[in-house]
Amino acid sequence: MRPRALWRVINVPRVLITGAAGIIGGFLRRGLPPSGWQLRLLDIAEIPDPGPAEQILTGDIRDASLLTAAVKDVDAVVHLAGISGEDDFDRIRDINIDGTYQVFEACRRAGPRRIVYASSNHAVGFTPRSELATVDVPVRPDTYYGLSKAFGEAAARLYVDKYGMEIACLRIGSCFERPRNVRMLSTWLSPGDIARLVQAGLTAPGLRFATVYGISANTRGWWDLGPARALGYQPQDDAEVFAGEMLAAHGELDSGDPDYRYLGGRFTEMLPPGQSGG
Ligand code: 15L
Repeated sequence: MRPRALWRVINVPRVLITGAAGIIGGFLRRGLPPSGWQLRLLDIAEIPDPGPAEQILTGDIRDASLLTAAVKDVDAVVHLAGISGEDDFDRIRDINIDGTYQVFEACRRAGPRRIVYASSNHAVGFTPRSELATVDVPVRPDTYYGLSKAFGEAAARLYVDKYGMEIACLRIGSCFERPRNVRMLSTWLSPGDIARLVQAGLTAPGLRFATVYGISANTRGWWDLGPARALGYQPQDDAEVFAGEMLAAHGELDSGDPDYRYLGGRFTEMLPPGQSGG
């Protein structure tokens, strides 16, 4: 643990972000402090360019004693840490499933009640395209990765019902600086909007449990943003500003393309490394 001078001095709400060295962690490091949050950042990887008001912790989320220290004196946790795509089941189980259990457990034992959990659209990735995909579609993971996110959502429900925690599960779409393919014209979640969505999850009054899709106000979006708006999320971006250049380069999606047919897109066809013969 590397204590920083300003930590504890300023009397503002504190949030622990696990997996803070990743892409979304970087967006939240930019986006949450203007809403008044002081950040404690945890990652097994080096966190680039720590600021003077950030407290940095280095280590593995499966280390229970590290987590106990990490959740101490924070008001909320944003749990991002984990493998962010398909992998062999053993690794997914160890890092995403066991790691998420450890984070929820640390909060139950000694930490804050409020958690924002980074779930993923891939928990329901085999959902076929429809007019509007609602958040209560059946769980249909498209990968072991998606399966681990379904576990996280179910675990969140357990910790809410049994232990009185307050947890918002965000089924995040494609959270990047800008859309990377035609599917992401529908699924993009901009850097500013992920911060707005997490802020809504951190502060929604009366929250017990919520599962919401996390995308920007995309003209081509087909995932229901109603539950996220009910949390207080007000998206400000729309991937349509990238449509011209994206479609000029790639054209519209064919209706047989998995990126068109399924909520999880190409993840429905992905195999873990150990199964692909590689
Ligand atoms: C995810 O959950 C992944 O972490 C991310 O890398 C993207 O692939 C995203 O979903 C997506 O569906 O585009």
